Amino acid sequence: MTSPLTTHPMTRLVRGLVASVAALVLPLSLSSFAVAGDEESSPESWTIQVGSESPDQAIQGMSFLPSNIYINTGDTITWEANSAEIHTVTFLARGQKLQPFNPFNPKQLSRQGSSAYDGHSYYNSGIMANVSNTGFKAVEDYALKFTHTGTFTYYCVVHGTAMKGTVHVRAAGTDYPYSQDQYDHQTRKQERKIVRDGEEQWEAARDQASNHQVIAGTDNETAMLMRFVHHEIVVHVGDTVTFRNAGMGAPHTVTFGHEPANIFAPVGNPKNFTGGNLSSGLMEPGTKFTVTFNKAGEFAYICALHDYMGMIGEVEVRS
Ligand SMILES: [Cu+2]
Repeated sequence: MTSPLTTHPMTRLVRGLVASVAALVLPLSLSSFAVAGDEESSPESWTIQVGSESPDQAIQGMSFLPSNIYINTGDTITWEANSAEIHTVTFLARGQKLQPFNPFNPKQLSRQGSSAYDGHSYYNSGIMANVSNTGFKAVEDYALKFTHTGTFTYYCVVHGTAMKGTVHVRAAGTDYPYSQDQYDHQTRKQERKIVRDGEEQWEAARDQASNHQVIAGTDNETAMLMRFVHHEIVVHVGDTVTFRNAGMGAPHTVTFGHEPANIFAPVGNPKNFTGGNLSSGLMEPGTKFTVTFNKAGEFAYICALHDYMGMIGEVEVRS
């Protein structure tokens, strides 16, 4: 390595340029050590936000923020519920495959594992949300102490591979590349981006929607719109309305009348709706539910998954 005293000015200039380009490219520059190396390596506490949302809950973010965190053995991470949409923090056991969300599986719904992560077993936070009306027994936070070095990926079992995070655990005493303040700054930036993405999708949904086509939620796998667009429509007796889940990751339902015990199963005859109970069952992303309205009246409906966030609508049928 060349001594700094003998470095050619041009080399210094190039290095300077490389450093400033790197600082622009990396959201958080590795060169800025905000947390000094701690000689006594006392354990630190860290916080990760689970989900994010707009103030009216219409836009929900499917992210752990920060999604990558660098900590040392002995440190503790607390995940905090940051949205009305439900999520989990789930570390799979070695060799275990991520299963689809099953709202009746207690291993997905409730806390599993101790408060210290062993590096290879199944750990689960249980359902997390920042509100209590989700229909699930939800917790607001989940803490784990990390005692083994390694790179550990975790998922939200509700949203699958679209929502994952990684914990990088290094030996006690290792310098931290980022401080909690730097992570928080990045988190706020990403939260704003998710809301902007959601608003753009909302705008696009308004363009696609008509009196006979309702967008039943949409998402880009990171930002989800939890609204029917348009949430109020007017049609005539004998008309057919198509409800379309325009998203890529999140399921929804279109449910008239009483919410069925199993919201995943279809109820009623959509080819001849005259009031009462009718439900699409689980509408996967990209699917449609078509209803023919054969009676005048005002028919309110909900998304049985997201009604508590305001995902509700009404069809007025005129004679
Ligand atoms: Cu929904």
